[in-house]
Amino acid sequence: MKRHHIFDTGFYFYSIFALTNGETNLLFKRRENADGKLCMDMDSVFDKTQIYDTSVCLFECAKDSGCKSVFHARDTGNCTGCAASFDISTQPSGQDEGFRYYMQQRCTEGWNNLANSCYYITEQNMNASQGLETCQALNAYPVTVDSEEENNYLKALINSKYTYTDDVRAFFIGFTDNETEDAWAKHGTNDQMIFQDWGISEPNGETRENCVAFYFPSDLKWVDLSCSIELRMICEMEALA
Ligand SMILES: [Ca+2]
Ligand SMILES: [Ca+2]
Repeated sequence: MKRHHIFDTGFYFYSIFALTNGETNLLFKRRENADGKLCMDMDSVFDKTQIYDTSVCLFECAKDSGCKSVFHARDTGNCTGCAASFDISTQPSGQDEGFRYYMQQRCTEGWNNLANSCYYITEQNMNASQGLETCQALNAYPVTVDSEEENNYLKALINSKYTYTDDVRAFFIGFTDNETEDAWAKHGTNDQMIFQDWGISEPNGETRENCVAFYFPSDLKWVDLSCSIELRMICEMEALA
């Protein structure tokens, strides 16, 4: 578990913790001065005693799909999981000394989280400009792969969901050299490609091939190909922080 940062909303201080439960990357926000009402409307999903480490209390919540917030009473070591995800403007009331943590998924359902980004692979094949529009309609952008870690993550994500067929040959990512041949930039910007993973003898399409994709037949290494070919597009947006 990593403590990210502390910020001040003007009323309360919150600490942010990120915790991974194996499938979902979660954020816990802490209200520093919480009163100790255990759960709203008696909606507790578990009550554990003698838990003196906050990380352990949060992890109990992360493991329990019904748990959306916890109250951790420092002095008694009681860790109570609650079904409600409290709005941070809601003021709990009660007596126990402790801290309340609110859990949030960092990515929308159906999106995949790595670090500070969320990723989505379109359900349909489409040409690159339709892919750009689809990402934008989702408040996202065609994925810009900027590191080996991100590249490896996306390859693993594709391999976990797809196998190579005629319908699933490659996946668009967010680079093009439409503006200037061989000057690869992020779609719709002048931002240059800073990481690359070209397959053998790629890019090779000159002005006929101005879009980039993970290509199944070459172990998902990158190829340049025509922007009018229809493939799934990978979209990216920032994760909730
Ligand atoms: Ca080109
Ligand atoms: Ca090519």
